[in-house]
Amino acid sequence: MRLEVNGQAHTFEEPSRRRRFLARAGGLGLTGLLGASAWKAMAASLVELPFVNGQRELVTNFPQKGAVLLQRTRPPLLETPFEVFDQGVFTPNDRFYVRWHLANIPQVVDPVSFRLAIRGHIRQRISLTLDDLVGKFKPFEIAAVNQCSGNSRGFFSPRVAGGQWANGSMGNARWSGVRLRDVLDRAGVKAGALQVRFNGLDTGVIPQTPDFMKSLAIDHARDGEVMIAYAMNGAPLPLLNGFPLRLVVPGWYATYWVKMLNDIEVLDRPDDNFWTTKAYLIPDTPRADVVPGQKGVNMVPINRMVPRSFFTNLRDGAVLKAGQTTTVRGIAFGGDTGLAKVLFSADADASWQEARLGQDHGKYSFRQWEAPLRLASPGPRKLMIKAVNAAGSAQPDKANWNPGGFMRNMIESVSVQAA
Ligand SMILES: Nc1nc2c(c(=O)[nH]1)N[C@H]1C(S)=C(S)[C@@H](COP(=O)(O)O)O[C@H]1N2
Ligand SMILES: [Mo]
Repeated sequence: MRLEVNGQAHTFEEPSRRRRFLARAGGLGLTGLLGASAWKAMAASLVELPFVNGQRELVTNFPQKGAVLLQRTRPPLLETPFEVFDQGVFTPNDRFYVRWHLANIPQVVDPVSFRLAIRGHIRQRISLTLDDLVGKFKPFEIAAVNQCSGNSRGFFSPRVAGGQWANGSMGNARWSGVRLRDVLDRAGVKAGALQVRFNGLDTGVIPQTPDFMKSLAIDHARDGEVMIAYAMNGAPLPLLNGFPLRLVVPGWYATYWVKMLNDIEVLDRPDDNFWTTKAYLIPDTPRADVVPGQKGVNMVPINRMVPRSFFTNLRDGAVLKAGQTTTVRGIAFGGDTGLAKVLFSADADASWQEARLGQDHGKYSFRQWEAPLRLASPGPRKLMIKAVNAAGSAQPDKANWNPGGFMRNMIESVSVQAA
């Protein structure tokens, strides 16, 4: 099958050939591509993330993935090594982080027999092929950051349970596909529709495990930005990032970006499924911030992202030549809206200057920032970076805390030496 993305044709291999490819690339067998033993035989280098129990192996044996940090094999949790973010504002597909909740993930999806169902509170149930989506709907494209709600959870103090990510469970891509609104309109949403629920092909190992599903309010689903993507960065989605289709919810945390999307159900009642009502809840407080142990807090579903910025060409412990000017750079994003500015401090919060911003790829994208730095005399220095978004929301100087380890966005700093 052929799929055109930005005028570039991609040919999908036949399922049997594809299976062979995956077998070569990932050690796929009866034990499963994502089975526990495959990576152990690999000679892997170790990376130390900057928190207790932060040792990770840099592995290359997951299908369609280059060097990524292994946190867990089944279901896979793979983190993007942070230096990747210094190489450009779009995160390459083969370095893009991976997160799944359930261990039964199809190891191959046949793009020819694959169907996306739209059903529920609509006039007409429809079933779409990939060819239908590519050929019968207006193409839509957007650059957007996909960030796990728990990105940076490993830095929480006190520590909390959940995936122990450093800052690499995020990535930015150009997503191509179709607007969800156009697909819903084709099915004809009936009056009284309240929410839209999304389900993918993955399931739990035991039937008691609740299937992973997420829902959006009908107006959000129809806002013309939420989309069904069949490509990222001009190529079909890697299997582990949701081949052949995933939901893209610009500005919202990645938990809503349902992968291997094959079922869309329009609901005339609130979704009561586990993943919507019990998981991914945050305290309904400013910055989802509570005191450890705090009781009686109202909990709400996680939703919009908040601004963040990072250094990408400097790390803690870097030594800089005193008296010389270097360029400090990094990436920033505004969360659910664009960036207004990025501020850089070379003197531990005493003064701030506006960083120069790189090309604007749209309000949901990473944007590069850079600033000149000259440290006149030898000694330790604390450098800080702070994003302010178009809604006036600025990164705070104190860390937030909540039991889920969600929505960290405090100002980042690096400690360097001038010598
Ligand atoms: N079908 C399915 N979609 C899913 C998930 C999942 O477990 N199953 N996890 C969600 C969460 S919590 C995250 S952080 C993102 C991760 O996207 P990625 O693996 O493409 O980076 O996928 C989301 N979509
Ligand atoms: Mo996530």
